[in-house]
Amino acid sequence: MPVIKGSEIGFATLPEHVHRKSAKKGFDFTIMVVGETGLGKSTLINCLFLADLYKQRKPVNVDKLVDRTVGIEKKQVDIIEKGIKLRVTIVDTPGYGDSLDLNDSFDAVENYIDQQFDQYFKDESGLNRKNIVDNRIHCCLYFISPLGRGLSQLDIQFMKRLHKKINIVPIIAKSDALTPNEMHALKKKILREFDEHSINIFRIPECDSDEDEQFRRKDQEIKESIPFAIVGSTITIDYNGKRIRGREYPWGVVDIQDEKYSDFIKLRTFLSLHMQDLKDVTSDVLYENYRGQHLAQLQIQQESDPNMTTERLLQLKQEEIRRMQQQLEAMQEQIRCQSSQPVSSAAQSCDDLSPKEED
Ligand SMILES: Nc1nc2c(ncn2[C@@H]2O[C@H](COP(=O)(O)OP(=O)(O)OP(=O)(O)O)[C@@H](O)[C@H]2O)c(=O)[nH]1
Ligand SMILES: [Mg+2]
Repeated sequence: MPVIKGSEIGFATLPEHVHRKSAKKGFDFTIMVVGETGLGKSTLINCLFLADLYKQRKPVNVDKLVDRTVGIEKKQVDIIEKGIKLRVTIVDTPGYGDSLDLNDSFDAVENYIDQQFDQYFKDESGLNRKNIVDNRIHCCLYFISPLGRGLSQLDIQFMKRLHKKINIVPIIAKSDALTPNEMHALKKKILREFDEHSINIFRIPECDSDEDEQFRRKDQEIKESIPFAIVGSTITIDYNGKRIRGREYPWGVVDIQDEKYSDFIKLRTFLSLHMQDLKDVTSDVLYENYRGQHLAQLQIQQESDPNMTTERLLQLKQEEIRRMQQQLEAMQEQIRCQSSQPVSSAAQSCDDLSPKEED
């Protein structure tokens, strides 16, 4: 798993914005990227974390796309800054929107989100409450095509179905395809469509009263740039005596960090400043909503079956024991693997042994 210094990738201020309690325990954050094939999801993730997390991925033949199901892929990076370790998990959804039946795309993503809530619910009611690994999705970067005239039917249906379960952060992909006027008009149109379809995207909370003027201004700028219009690139170019990450065209060079046409820096600042808020909303609003519904369902089942309580309790305990056994086996395997290899290669190959949660 790549380990990156936060200041080197623009996350230097992150430790100032996470709760002291989370910082002490280590900070887990999970981002899901969703959007049609080819909109630049993997490229943006590589730009944000300056790590090529997808180099083993093979391109899919076009004729295979129509009957493709959504695969869920998890990658992790560790970011270390000022003594705080942030573990970012990226959940990618290749194949989203490729199938002829859109419900396939929605079902796969929704099932994954529900499974994480469900696991958290079980862990909360288990013996190991203090050491719960929080795999819930804290932020969904949703990629919108720059070439449509606003949201597509796929975008609208997905968001309406899932906005109560995830924090949606909308992204206009490949914004180098748009002139500034077109970009401005598209942002306005998309915001209007969110209202028309009553879609809740993540709202940045009001600044705390003790924040200074500079912070307020920065935060306001970020609020006004949503949906973030992004240019991504995996290559670096020498340009005007500087080494930049950009895209080279016959008519010129696009620097992904140039705020004139790319909100990349604003997106990165948004993640730094609001990671804790995204986690809080996930925990206090989205998960609570799920939990309430889940408990109500259990109660209905209980009423129709008086033996349910004991059975359910037994089932919960068995699930807990099975999960602990799996963890123990994975830890033993990791220890065995680390003690039999040199340090650097052990870290690499032991990563592959971690239990794959998505299956
Ligand atoms: N013009 C332009 N091209 C981009 C941009 N970002 C990525 N690309 C290119 O678009 C192509 C697809 O990028 P990916 O990052 O693989 O797209 P993806 O959304 O991960 O695609 P899947 O994994 O197949 O769903 C690549 O050739 C990228 O170089 C961008 O901002 N502008
Ligand atoms: Mg990809």
